[in-house]
Amino acid sequence: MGAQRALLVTRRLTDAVQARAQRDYDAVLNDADRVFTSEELVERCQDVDAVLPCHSERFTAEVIAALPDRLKVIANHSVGVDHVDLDAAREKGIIVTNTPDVLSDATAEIAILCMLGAARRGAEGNRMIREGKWDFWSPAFMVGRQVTGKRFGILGMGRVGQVTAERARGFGMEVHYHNRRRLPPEAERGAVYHERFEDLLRNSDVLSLHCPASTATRNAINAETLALLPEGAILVNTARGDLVDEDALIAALQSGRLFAAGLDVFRTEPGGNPALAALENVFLLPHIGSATQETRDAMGFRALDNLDAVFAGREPRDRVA
Ligand code: 8YV
Repeated sequence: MGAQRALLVTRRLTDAVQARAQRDYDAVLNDADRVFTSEELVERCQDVDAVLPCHSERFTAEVIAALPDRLKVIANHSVGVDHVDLDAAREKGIIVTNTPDVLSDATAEIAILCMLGAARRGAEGNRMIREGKWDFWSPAFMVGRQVTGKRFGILGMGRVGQVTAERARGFGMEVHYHNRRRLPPEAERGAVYHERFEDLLRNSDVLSLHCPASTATRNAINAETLALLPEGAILVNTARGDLVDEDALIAALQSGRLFAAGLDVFRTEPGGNPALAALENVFLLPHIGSATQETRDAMGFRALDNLDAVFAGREPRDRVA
């Protein structure tokens, strides 16, 4: 069955994943590994039964309307699906899947790296040595914030949020969270639930974002919400750039209202935000939360498992539309 199906793979995946895609499908790979324009995406989807995209390909209502009837599945290589108009896909009868669970550990690691990089002035120290400007040392030099015993606030206590909470507990932090629904005690593991987002903000020495980007969460971090954080708090974002009003964040970082931020995601990707990059108290990474060999393999295999299920007439494990 699989061998006859045509599959468009939009970005370069790990060798093992590409090999399996080529073994089981008539796979069209994007060896140039650049993001297709919407027109190119539509054009390349014309002769395939399925597409395996990343979060970088935007399946808007217009793109979905222009997809051919033979295209049955959008099997995302991502847990986030904010780049796909799910209602439009449902309407057109296209199945959409994602890759939950397998990237939670890797993303939690990056969240902790962002927190520590921000708290301990990682960007500033790194730059100082690289630029040959480390010409002084004293016990009062480069003093940062210790996270031990501090409150680790989580917005969005889903899979990634829960693993990150566990890692934060390893640093002796007290976990607080806000979520649409309160978790059962075995998942909460002593974390303090705040029904109101505002109350989470008031109780977060570090605030880490782990919710999806949606119309409800876009710009959740803005001038008003930043003002509710304790003086000298740290913001960590490994979820989506859309959650943050970057101008408001820059103002809070410049004024010292926030001690620092650790960011793996930006409103503009690739590229980031040059105004944020100019600040010493921002630790930056280029959207690499899930970028480990193990996790990238697992994500690709999970996407292919979902595709295989659809073409075998089974319900895919990770169907989101
Ligand atoms: C990936 C992500 O970098 O899964 C997501 O939602 O943002 C990241 O894990 C990317 O989508 C990989 O394809």
